[in-house]
Amino acid sequence: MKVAVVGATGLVGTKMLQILAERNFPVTELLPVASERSVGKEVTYKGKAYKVVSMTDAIAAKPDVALFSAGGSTSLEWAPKFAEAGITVIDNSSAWRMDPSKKLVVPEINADALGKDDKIIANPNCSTIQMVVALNPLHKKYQVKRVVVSTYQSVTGTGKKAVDQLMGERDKAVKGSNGEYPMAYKYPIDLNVIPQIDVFLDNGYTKEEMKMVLETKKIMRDDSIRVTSTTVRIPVMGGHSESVNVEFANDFDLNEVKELLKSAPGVILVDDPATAQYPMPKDAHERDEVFVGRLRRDETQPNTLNLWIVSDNLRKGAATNAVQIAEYLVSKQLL
Ligand code: A2P
Ligand code: 11C
Repeated sequence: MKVAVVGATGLVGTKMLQILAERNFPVTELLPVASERSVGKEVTYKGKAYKVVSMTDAIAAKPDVALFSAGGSTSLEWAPKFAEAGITVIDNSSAWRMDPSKKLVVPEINADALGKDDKIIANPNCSTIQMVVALNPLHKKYQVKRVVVSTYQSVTGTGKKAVDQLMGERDKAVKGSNGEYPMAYKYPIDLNVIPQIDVFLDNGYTKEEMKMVLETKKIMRDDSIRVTSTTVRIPVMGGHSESVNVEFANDFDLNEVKELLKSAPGVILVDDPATAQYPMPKDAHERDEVFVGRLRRDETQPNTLNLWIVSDNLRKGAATNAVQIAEYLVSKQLL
């Protein structure tokens, strides 16, 4: 396969290159793509240096598939141009997710929706992906009615600038230097918590919160699922965490819930209060699975479960999910 990675110099793009290599995706030719200012710079794939090319040159080279992670406006402008040239785009931005003509795919859940005509395929938001991977097996058995989720999100979700802000603040605090660092957020993030991810919308929710509401219904193919969300940035690097309260239409047995999660694709159950075992970003970091723990019945109302979900947002939340979609397309000969 001829593969383009658009946004190859960014955090997610770099992770895409790493994961394509790790999973031995059948790459016969690699085209790293970034903005005009990066053309000619080098990125590394399987220990070899590759020069960044422009969007136009990438299209001219006619890759079989292009993994995009270069922001929403870049995707809006360029994904249709790639698609028109017959190139299948797997897009990690929010640009196409809620377009009814585009599939929004988490392979463990709804890859079967994909066909040969899907030329722009949307990769969901990271905080949505890890939640639905854990909830879908329970939904199939007990039918999710309503979800209340609060997130604790890694700075890596914002991109390189936010990592530089956190590290810059920390370095300055330790060394007392006056060194400059970029501000990705309006406020300091080190030793702080920011209850805003992405921009505010007219309804008082942030865009990140509404992504969780809307994308969940689309991926799980059930408009009746009600989700309400509070998304929060914390000074963490390894992954996103979520406190989830889920009400089902049908009652559940906690041991059966554990068994369902243990056998669910892409899920690892880490839940042993006696030995203080629960998922944490430091353990999820550089792993592809979604980790679930702190399972307990909500004792304030029937059929309701509390759980804690952690995953590496750059991997399953972004790059791994995109590569898994590409793998599915290859396995079904849809490219
Ligand atoms: P560049 O490094 O040339 O700016 P992150 O989210 O980690 O900041 O990464 C964003 C990625 O998207 C980078 O690889 C960046 O390239 C790329 N990018 C940004 N704008 C464009 C554009 N207009 N065309 C192509 N790639 C872009
Ligand atoms: C964050 N979830 O953690 C965001 C990053 O729609 O793909 C990903 C934004 C998106 O800030």
